[in-house]
This record gives sequence, C-alpha cells and structure tokens, in this order.
Amino acid sequence: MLINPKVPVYLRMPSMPLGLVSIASYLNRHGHRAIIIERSVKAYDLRAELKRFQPDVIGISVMSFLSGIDAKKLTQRLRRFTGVPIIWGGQAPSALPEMSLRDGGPDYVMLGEGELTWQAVADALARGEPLDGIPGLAYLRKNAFVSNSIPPVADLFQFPEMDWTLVEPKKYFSTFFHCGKMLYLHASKGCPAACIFCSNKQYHQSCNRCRDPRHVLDDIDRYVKDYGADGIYFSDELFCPRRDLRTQLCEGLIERNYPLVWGCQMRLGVLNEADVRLMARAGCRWILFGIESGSKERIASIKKKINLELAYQTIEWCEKAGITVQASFIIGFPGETREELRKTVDFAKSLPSSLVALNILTPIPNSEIWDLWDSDYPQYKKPADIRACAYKVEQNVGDLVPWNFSRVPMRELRVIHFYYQWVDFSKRDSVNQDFYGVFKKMAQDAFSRVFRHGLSGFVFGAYVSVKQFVTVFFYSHFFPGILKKYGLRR
Ligand code: B12
Repeated sequence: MLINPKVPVYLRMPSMPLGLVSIASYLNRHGHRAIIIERSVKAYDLRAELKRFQPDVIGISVMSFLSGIDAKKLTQRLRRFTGVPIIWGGQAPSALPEMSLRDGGPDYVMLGEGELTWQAVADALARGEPLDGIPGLAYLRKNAFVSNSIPPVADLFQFPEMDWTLVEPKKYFSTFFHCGKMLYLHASKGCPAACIFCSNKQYHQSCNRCRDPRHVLDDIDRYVKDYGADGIYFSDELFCPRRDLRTQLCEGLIERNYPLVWGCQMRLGVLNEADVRLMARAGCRWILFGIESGSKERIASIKKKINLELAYQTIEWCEKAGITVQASFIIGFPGETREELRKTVDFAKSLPSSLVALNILTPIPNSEIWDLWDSDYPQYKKPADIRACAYKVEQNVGDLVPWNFSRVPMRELRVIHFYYQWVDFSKRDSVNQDFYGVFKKMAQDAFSRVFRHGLSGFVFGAYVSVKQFVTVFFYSHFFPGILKKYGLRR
C-alpha cells in the first residue's frame, strides 16, 4: 500500500503523485499488487483500507518535508492498526535519512529512486526474507543509523508507461499558461550539472536519463483522450536534453495535433533555434531557464557551467516562437555583494524574457551549500527536524527566508525578490490574455480549499493567502529608495 500524504492547506492544488504512480505501475507489472491511497485529494478511512487490502508493507511518499509533517502523523496512526513495515521514500528522506528515521518513525527509508528497490523489497517479503540487507535501505538498529549502499540510477527505458487508473487524474487539473486542465508528467530525470545549491547531483548521481518517447507519448495519449487534459508541465529538472529523443517526442506530438500546450525547464546551451521552433510547433508554450546569476565569476563558483552570452539569443528565439520564458535567478549567494546583486538585476533587466524570478537562496538538504552550513555559517542554526526543514527551508510565496549568507542587507534582498514576484504575478495573466485571471485563480483556490480542508481549512488558507499578498505588496511597494538604488524605479 503506497500512501501520498496530505499537503498543507496553504499549498496550491495537489498534483499528480508521479513517483508513486511510477512505482505502482512497475510493481503491478512484475508480479506484485500495489495500490495508491491518495490523501492529498480524498479522505480515507485508513483502518477500513488496511482491513480490505491487507498490505504486506506500507510505503509513504515524502517528496518534501512539508509532506513529511502528515507522513509523521500517519506513521504514528498506522502503528496503532498494523505491524507491517513502514517505508518512507522520496527526495526529502533520501536527503536526510537519519533525521527522517529518528523524527518521523518509519522502519526504513528507501534511498533514491523507488521502482527497483521496491521490487527487491516485495520479492524479499514474498519469500519471507528479512529486508535489512537490501541495497537502497536505511534504518536504525539499537539506535545506531545503518545505511546500505545506494544502487546506481536506473535506465528509464525499462519502466513501462504509467497506469493512470491507479489515481483520479482529473483531481489534479490546474490552471497554467493557456490551459486550465494541466497535469504533470516526466519525460526524463536528473541533470548532468553539479550546481552547489542543488540536490540533484547527489539524488540523480549527476546523471540525466530520458524515458522512452513512445512511453511518454502513450502517457500523453491517455491524459488527453481518457481525461481531457489540455496542458502538461514536464516535471524534469532538465527537459530531455538528448536531441534525438526530444525530436521524436515533439514529432509525435505534432502528428497527434492535440489541442494541448506544454512547458518545461531548460538549461542554456541545450537548444538551438531549430529545436526551439520544433518545440513550439509541438505545442510548447512556456520554458523556465535557470540562469541564477548575472556574474560570470558567480556562475563559475556555483559550478553552473552555462555560458551567459547565450541567454539573450536563446530567450529571443523562444519568445519569437511564441514560448513564454521565465528567467530564474538566485540572489543572496554566500558572500554576494551589492555590486554583484546589481549585476544580476541589470542582466535580468536586459533579457527579452516575459517573466523574471529572483529568489533568495535557501540551502536544500543534500546540496553542497547545505553541507558547508555548519562550518561556514555557524551564526544560523541548521534545521534539525522535519518541522524546521518544512517551515524554514521549503519556502512558499510570501514566506520570509530566515537566513542571509550574503553581504547585502536582508531587506534589500527581500525588496528585490518581492518586487519581481509582484511584477511576475501581474504579468502572468497578461501572458494568458486574461485580465481577471489573478482574481479568478484566487477565488478558485479559495473554493477548492473549502472542499479539500473544510471550513477551518478555508479560514486558515484564506489567512495565509492574505498574509502572502500583504507581504508581497508591502515589500514591492514601500521601499522605493531600494528599488531606485538597483535601477528598478526612477
Ligand atoms: C515536479 C515537482 C513538483 C510538483 C509536484 C509533482 C508531483 N506531485 O510529483 C509541484 C510543483 C507541485 C511541487 C511542489 C513542491 N515541491 Co517539488 N519538485 C518537483 C520535481 C521538479 C520533480 C518531481 C517529480 O515528479 N519527479 C518524477 C517522479 C517520477 O520522480 P520522484 O518524484 O523523484 O519519485 C521517485 C523517487 O523520489 C522515489 N519515491 C517517490 N515517492 C516514493 C515513495 C516511497 C514510499 C518510496 C520508497 C520511494 C519514493 O521513487 C520514485 C520513482 O523513481 C522535484 C525535483 C526532482 N527532480 O525530483 C521537486 C522537489 C521534490 N520539490 C521540492 C519542494 C521543496 C517542493 C515544495 C515544498 C515547494 C513549495 N515550497 O511549495 C512543494 C511541496 C509539494 C509536496 N507535495 O510536498 C524539493 C524537495 C526538497 C527536499 N529535499 O525536501 C525538490 C527536490 C526540488 C528541489 N531541489 O528543491 N514539486
């Protein structure tokens, strides 16, 4: 039994639990029976479900520490009803397995990708063998932390297409650029880069792998034909960098000619002009480029390995082809000065992209910056439990990052960050050609909260939305002097 925990009330709409669907689809094709209990969209009587399904093992997806909060409660409750092993998996517990075991209380944490390790676990249980020796598992024995070796990342071609009947896809529809029924899907995983602010290097072993484009197209066929999806956001950190496979995928989409738009995340240097045109013909309408800094020295020191000179032209190709570009930057890097920040702001301003985001650095567990935290920034206490990781590290719109590793005063970072958030917020809907879009989205969110979380959830959610709005408005409008200093206002 694979469980997706509830997402906190202030997160936007829940989204397709791709990891769980992938694991369950794989297990069901390899001699086992897996079901998904989706707490983020539906209320379940867990006790009745346990009685009905009689699982041999329970898995809980902990994609972020925000879902870790419900996962912890759930683990405690399940313990009262059943004695079967409880395994946590996903990016968050893989990054901090010992903390997850001690604070969250599962029997095991499964490190890295789940499909093949789950198969080994399910086979061992079927044979009545112990789980402790299985590579990819971490656990506590006599209060000591044990971590088995992590298997190499898998070749994604071996995984079948996704079985969407395991969940109810229509429950995950969300509004995005030019679409109202957008769903997530992955076409590839991982990224070859090893940026010091990202956990990808450790989690995906700096390795990019693409899925078989035929499987991806099958998944899309069923999204569109069986459920009526009109948009797809490829969740890949770097969308299908292999040109041959990406071209196959795009040509498949052009052939199908669905009323479907899609978008993805990209690195500078992967696409040429012909690629961009092909993607646009295949329905691509938005791309996020992680550029991170306007300073070449910083690009080198964070190991981003991109050529900033390519930014202007690549973005121009995209915008000309009808693809909305969001150029994403990080501000507040360790030791960053006002001069460096000004360079980034100037660079961001010079780009022809429709949207720009300047987010304040927050160290992610399992990144190089996270590992340097204790030695380099002893003035800030490192989050040491699930709650602290959720509320201090995994920031949401309107949250105030509590630490500043740069030499720029925090207020200046916040003013610039929220200024761009305000501009982005008001521009997003002009991109959609929908003047009232922002208000419509807020109203939709409010209603969906009433259905998902009841009246108290709605009241709390509304409070969080108002607080977010006030924070963004306050920082973006009440510090004209700071905006002027960075050339953002005359
Ligand atoms: C797409 C995405 C989203 C989508 C959701 C898509 C979805 N529901 O799956 C949206 C935009 C909604 C989202 C939201 C958030 N996300 Co997000 N997201 C991603 C992203 C880019 C891809 C995830 C994905 O779908 N991959 C494809 C699937 C097939 O792979 P997978 O999820 O990794 O699943 C595999 C393994 O993790 C494992 N596994 C997964 N579940 C389980 C369960 C068990 C029991 C086991 C054993 C194994 C296992 O096996 C799976 C199959 O191989 C990742 C980064 C990344 N590249 O992984 C960040 C990432 C997971 N998100 C992150 C964060 C912080 C968030 C938010 C908190 C952001 C915010 N402030 O709002 C929220 C929290 C949402 C939540 N429910 O908890 C962080 C987590 C950091 C951490 N270490 O804790 C990541 C790593 C990005 C980052 N580097 O910052 N996210």
